Amino acid sequence: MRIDILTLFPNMFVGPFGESITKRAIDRQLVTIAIHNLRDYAWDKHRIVDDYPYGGGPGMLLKAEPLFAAVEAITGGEETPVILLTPQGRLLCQEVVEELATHERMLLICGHYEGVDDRVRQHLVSDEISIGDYVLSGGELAAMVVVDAVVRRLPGALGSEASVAEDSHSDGLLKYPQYTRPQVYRGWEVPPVLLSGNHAQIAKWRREQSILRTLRRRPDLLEKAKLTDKEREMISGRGIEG
Ligand code: 4G3
Repeated sequence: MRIDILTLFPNMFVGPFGESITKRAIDRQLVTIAIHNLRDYAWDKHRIVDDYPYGGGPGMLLKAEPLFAAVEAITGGEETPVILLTPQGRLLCQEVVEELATHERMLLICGHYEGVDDRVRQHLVSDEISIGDYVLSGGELAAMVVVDAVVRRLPGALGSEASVAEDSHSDGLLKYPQYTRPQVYRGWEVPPVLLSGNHAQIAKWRREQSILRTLRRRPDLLEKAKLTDKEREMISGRGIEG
């Protein structure tokens, strides 16, 4: 996969992409990440990238010309998903991450100020994504979240591909409780079933814990989760207390 990122703050990406899973994926050439400075595509004397909104109002907008010039130069006219990170975008969830992970290539635009000239959204951008219902000072942190979530889904990026199936949200449920040594810490014991060596019982317990945890914390997720009729029956009797 190739990911291009268009930003006014290229240095922000140095730390996060130089560590952990993303660094390893880059080193193993599972992904190429190219950071581009939007200001390099502003051709006027002062290399201006922002301007006041027509009609008045607070703040500044990113201008259309540098964004079009940059995207056209970076893609070379090739058909590529061009994704704007914006609070107005469709909400990122694991399902959207899986969809993005199927692309061979994508270009992420990090908006700034109060937004971008709407002609960019209408005629340059193919998808708008939000990482949550809050405002950030720029799209950079949102782009890093998207890249991290997508890159860890590329084959070979994780130590063990098996862990993906067990992730929170992989089956629409939250992850079950987990424990490691010691067996007793400050008098708090690990649930005995996990020490039983009975793998069928362990799987059953974990599944039940996932469902109950989701019911209590995120009942909204249960509508879309893949549950058996029997599991639906088990939760239908229970309130969020049960
Ligand atoms: C306004 C993304 C602000 C318009 C970006 C970009 C939050 C998110 C910005 C625009 C952002 C998010 C930059 N804030 N929730 N700020 O994903 O195009």
